[in-house]
Amino acid sequence: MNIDRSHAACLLAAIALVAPLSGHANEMIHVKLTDNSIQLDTNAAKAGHVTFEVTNAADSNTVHEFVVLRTDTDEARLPVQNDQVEESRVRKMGEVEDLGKHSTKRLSLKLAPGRYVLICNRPGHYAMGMHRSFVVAR
Ligand SMILES: [Cu+2]
Repeated sequence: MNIDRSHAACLLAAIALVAPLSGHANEMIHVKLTDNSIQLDTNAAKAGHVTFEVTNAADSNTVHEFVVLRTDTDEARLPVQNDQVEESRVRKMGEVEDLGKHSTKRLSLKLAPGRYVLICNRPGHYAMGMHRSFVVAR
């Protein structure tokens, strides 16, 4: 096969365009909510568009929710008042509310590198253990 110079240069330009974007692919994180925990298939993602696919997999009929907070605070030490994390005192990136039993909802966010905590903020649920740390890398 004989590729002329201009064609080769064109190919290289195309590869150069695609390569930096590939590190910012739309990542899918699978999230399972149980009655007292948040389970993730991975606790890290690359910066860019991150989609959380959140399923209420609890045994009980309890409604849960899923909130993404950006904070350097330890996942177990967020400010709590009246059985709920004070969302106004941390940076909230997004949430899905009212997840009934076996229902699934998606939340797509553009996330910068940093430390995040994922919680369910129904009253009392954070204290029961519904929190996980999550890291977004460059
Ligand atoms: Cu909950």
